[in-house]
Amino acid sequence: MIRDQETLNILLDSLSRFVRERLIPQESVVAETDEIPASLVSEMKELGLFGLSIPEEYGGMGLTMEEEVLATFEVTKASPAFRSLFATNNGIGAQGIVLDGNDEQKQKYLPRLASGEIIGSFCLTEPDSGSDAGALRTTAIRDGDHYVINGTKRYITNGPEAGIYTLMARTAPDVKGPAGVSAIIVERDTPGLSVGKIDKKMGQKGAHTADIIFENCRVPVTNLLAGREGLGFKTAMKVLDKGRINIAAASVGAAERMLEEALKYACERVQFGKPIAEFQLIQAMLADSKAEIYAARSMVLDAARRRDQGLDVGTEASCAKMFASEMCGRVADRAVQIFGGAGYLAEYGIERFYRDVRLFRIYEGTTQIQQLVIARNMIREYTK
Ligand code: COS
Repeated sequence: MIRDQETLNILLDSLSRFVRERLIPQESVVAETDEIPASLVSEMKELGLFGLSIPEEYGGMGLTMEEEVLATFEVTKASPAFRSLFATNNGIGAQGIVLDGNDEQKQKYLPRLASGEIIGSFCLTEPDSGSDAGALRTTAIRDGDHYVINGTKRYITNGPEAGIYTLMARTAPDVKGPAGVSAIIVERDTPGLSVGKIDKKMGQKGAHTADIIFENCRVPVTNLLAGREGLGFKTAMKVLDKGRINIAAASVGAAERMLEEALKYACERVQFGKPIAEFQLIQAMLADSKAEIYAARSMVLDAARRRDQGLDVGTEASCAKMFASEMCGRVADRAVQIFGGAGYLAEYGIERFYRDVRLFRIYEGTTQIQQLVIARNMIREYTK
């Protein structure tokens, strides 16, 4: 749902300018240094990028899902690492509080997340539980007014930067599977919480992940989300429904950027006496990419509009995430192919995108998990 087209256009224009004038020129620096310059982080804060989806009453922009994906299409025309820094505050690192937090928790944390004063992270994955998220082992055992937390979380995006973590932990260790899991807010400076070394990744340099380790970490019971124990897995799944639409949107933005670069190169690069764009085999790659991006963009917008209508979008979010992230991988591959030898060289930047977007098919649920969710929902619908 778009509330006011004119206001939205102003936002989208300013994001587009920010991407073009400030982010794209810094891409290679970020990739080399593995850091986003502090001046850019300040500009992101000024633009309100950390609070796009946080309600206005808590200092955010309160964008609808449709408005948010349109903003994501713009910002993901720059390296995915830039988006990664503010994406958890709009997505998995804040939505647990937005969706299932009480007034006090919202008042306490959302304004600081919206301004970018603190970063929010989402702690679900563990060394032995990734796709099978309901099998997680981290425990949060009640002791008076506190939970005592023990366990290790893995691949935590923005883990090193975060000020708060939405942690999924087992409050009822005797209850196996998702039903024994609760969601709890943990502040960074809680004694017993430590951050592992920053992971060395295939791509997305500048965006950091690490282990988050909890050793007898005491957290007040007032930090429990959703009002009672045992609802944490559902909180996580609801958060991921929204997150998956956003990863799909990010896949579209990145694919559009790669196709723009490939088209430009194909029009400039001359072989056999003419620009390679005039050869039909190159045209096929350009055309397939254009059509697939259009399909993914339409799916993302439809899923977003449905969510704005208050509909259950579990299936549509998974369809969009699966299709758009796989599409983005194909576009990345074709873009490298169109660039030819230059596509394999770091200085042209396209190989960096190729590595960066590989993650879209993995995080917030692999393609195989999206297939499983879609098919399960279809069967449930048919048999009910
Ligand atoms: N919204 C609300 N509730 C949901 C939900 C959703 N989207 N999806 C599942 N639930 C509920 C179910 O209704 C069920 O509740 P009841 O027991 O009351 O019926 C409960 O959660 C457990 O669901 P389910 O039985 O489907 O759990 P499974 O253990 O079979 O796991 C998958 C389901 C595999 C889909 C889940 O573990 C998953 O998404 N894994 C991938 C995790 C992931 O994306 N990790 C990425 C890391 S985070 S960046």
